[in-house]
Amino acid sequence: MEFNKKYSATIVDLALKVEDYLIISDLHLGYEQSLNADGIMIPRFQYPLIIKRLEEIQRKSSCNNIVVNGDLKHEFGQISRQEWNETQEFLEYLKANFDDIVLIKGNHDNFTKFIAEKSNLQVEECYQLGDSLILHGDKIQSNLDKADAENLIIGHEHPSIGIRSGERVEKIKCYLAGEYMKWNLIVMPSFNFVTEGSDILQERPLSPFLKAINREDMGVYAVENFEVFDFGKIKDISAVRERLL
Ligand SMILES: [Mn+2]
Repeated sequence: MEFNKKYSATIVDLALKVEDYLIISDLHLGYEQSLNADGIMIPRFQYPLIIKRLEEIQRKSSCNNIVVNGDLKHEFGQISRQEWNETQEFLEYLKANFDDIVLIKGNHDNFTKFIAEKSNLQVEECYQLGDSLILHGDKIQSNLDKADAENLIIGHEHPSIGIRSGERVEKIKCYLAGEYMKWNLIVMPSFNFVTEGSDILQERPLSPFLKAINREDMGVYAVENFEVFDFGKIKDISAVRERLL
């Protein structure tokens, strides 16, 4: 599904297609092991799901280039064995299946460059594709206003939206599309299957880009198994929710 034309990006499930590149964000490889270390027992299940989903996205989009927009791995500081193995294996997977591979630094990526170097890859602060600047979104670069771009594409936020079904509230991953200063702003969902993310209607924003704007006017595009649902603006969803509660 295409956003409003001005964003020059197409949603292909949990990836964005910009020109002939796929963009994915916030994989947080090694998340399970980090939860285990905190006493939360969860099996390690993400890696095969990530590969399977990415294969399907690549097949549907026919893109041979990819940008990983930050937080490839989860743990801060010391790299755990699971992260090392999975991250290395993932980079080798990308090399076997994509021509150009761009890695962007997220706030969890202190050690990613050492793993990337083993696969002869670099980690960048940001990356420009046509009129879109891709950056993680955990900080606003001081030279951002010099960027010759129309669109900013960020991750970091892991947006999702809570949907009530009977007694339960199910979260669905979503994209947000709005404006930050003179730019169009797209916020991507996480490519991570441990959590759906943080509920945009319930939780405070994390990214300084979202803290700086009125989010109420942002458009919400939820994604579930390759289907995209246009939910309208945050303020309209909030209004409906209020009427129902
Ligand atoms: Mn992040």
